[in-house]
Amino acid sequence: MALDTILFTIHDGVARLTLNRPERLNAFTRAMHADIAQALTEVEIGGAARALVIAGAGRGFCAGQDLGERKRSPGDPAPDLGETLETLYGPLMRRLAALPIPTIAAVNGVAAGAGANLALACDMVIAKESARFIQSFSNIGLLPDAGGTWRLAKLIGQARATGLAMTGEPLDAKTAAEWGMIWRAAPDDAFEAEVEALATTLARKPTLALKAAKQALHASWNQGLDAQLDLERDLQRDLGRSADYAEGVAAFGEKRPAQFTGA
Ligand code: T3D
Repeated sequence: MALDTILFTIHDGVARLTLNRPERLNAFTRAMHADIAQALTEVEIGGAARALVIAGAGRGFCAGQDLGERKRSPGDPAPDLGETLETLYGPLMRRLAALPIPTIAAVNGVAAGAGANLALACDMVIAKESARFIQSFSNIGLLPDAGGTWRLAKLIGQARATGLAMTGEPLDAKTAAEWGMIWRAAPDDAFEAEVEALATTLARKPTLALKAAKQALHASWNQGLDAQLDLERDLQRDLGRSADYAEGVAAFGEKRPAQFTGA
């Protein structure tokens, strides 16, 4: 795979996608969107990955859209930002939501604009204590996109979501964890080890069960209890027929660790 703007590996069930434009705090370009799309295709069809970690190279996680791509000379027409959301950011957010394996955002540094919302689009977010999340859109005359207006209020409530969206103020990782916006803020010197441990743990879990949990939790945001109970019934029926469920129950009875294969 020829990739210029990201690093991508799959090893021992864990796919690692590292945004790799550190001199621009890993801001998104069209080329980066294309590279990410290529890597996600490998995750979707390759079958080797049972967890995906998204991180940034250097001191930042991702600074959102590369504003260098939005520079204009006097007289130039305004860019069609709806087009980029329709063709680049929207598809990326939808693909992450639909990915049948757990995704982890390993937020190693500042996450701003669509970079912050890329992190929040992952199933679990672990951040360095020194990292910051910034809904920086209002600083340049935009509204939070890449799912930000949908996700933020659900995670931290309308008041805090509105405050972040309107002020563009940074939120430190510890507070983000206290507010329930992210899974965990890890001490900087323990961050890499914690990401590794979490990725390995998820990659060894019963993948179909994690997929079903993700699907049901996402569905719960848009439907009531009745529909949710029906969905749980249907998903659990399928999981009850999986090899991993049989292995889990057998391992419990035999008092040994389960060896899940993801099937
Ligand atoms: O456009 C569309 O298609 C619509 C979709 C929009 C989605 C969006 O994401 S809009 C929001 C875009 N992002 C931003 O507005 C964030 C801009 N960046 C910042 O506010 C700050 O850089 C940070 C708060 C993220 C970090 O601040 P700091 O002080 O730690 O670093 P810095 O010095 O500002 O940045 C370091 C370098 O990265 C610097 O370059 P230089 O001066 O060393 O050559 C800076 O220009 C560059 N950089 C940071 N963010 C971006 C960027 N270059 C291009 N695009 C960026 N977004």
